[in-house]
Amino acid sequence: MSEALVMVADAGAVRTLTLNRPSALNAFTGAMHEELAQALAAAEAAPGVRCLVLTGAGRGFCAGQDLADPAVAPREAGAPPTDVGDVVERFYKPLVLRLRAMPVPVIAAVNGVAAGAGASIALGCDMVVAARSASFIQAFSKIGLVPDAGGTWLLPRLVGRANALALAMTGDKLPAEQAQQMGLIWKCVDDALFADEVRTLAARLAAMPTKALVATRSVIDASSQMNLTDALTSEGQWQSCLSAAHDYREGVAAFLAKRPAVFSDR
Ligand code: T3D
Repeated sequence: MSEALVMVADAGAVRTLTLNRPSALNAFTGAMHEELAQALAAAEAAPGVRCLVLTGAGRGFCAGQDLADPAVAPREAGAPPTDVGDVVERFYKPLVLRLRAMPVPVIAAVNGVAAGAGASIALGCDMVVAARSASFIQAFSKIGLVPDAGGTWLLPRLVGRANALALAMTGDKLPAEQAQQMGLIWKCVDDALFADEVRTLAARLAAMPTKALVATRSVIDASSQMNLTDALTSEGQWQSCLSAAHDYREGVAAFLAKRPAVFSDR
């Protein structure tokens, strides 16, 4: 039997999905997209999963679209052109929207280079932790494309127009440490500490009030389209919803009793 293109491993309430085409730096093929979609659907449906980690096997996180895939390779002059937009619409758009709507927090554990759509996918996760040897490359301009998989939306929001355009136009490699300094990612950690850092963060998020964390993502994402009045209204609506749930009662009771809280809503 051939090896899984997306490996799935559970440790307590943390599920780790590992992109597994290391010989091509985990570049996406249609088959890998399909396995990842199935793995994400399974994680959504598993009540015991309270945090998801996305990472890559080998020395890369993900080099974006597999450019050797006949579905996307440019055709000879005279033949009808390849429609890369169709690949984006069929695979990357649903993937990015799905990650952004996961019912649990999602950590991108960027173990190595993240290029093209691989970078966009990492940056679309809730928190990005990268090994110091990792890097981020907006590789699109080098092959005559615009950033996709959410890149045009994410980059200016994360690092402002000036940095977004410089990264996207040059396609230069941005080392993880600079990515952290620029505010592109949450954290860059020494390679030797990377696995432990990701494990500890994921376990910590898994023990937190999942519903509130996911609502936090929603409110923060929606706030960029709102004025302050609407943001205040939206916060109030979420607080009404969350304060009726178990985790709020448990959080307050635990605080008052000076004991650790046991959260269970999802
Ligand atoms: O359908 C669509 O196109 C729509 C979606 C587009 C979204 C996109 O993601 S467009 C951008 C696609 N990605 C790229 O352009 C990145 C291409 N890769 C690179 O520029 C470099 O590989 C890296 C800078 C990421 C890493 O460089 P390096 O020197 O560390 O490794 P390498 O030797 O280039 O790569 C190692 C192997 O992975 C190599 O295979 P080999 O020679 O050992 O058999 C290389 O061909 C393969 N590989 C790397 N990236 C891809 C890939 N194979 C297919 N597709 C790739 N994207």
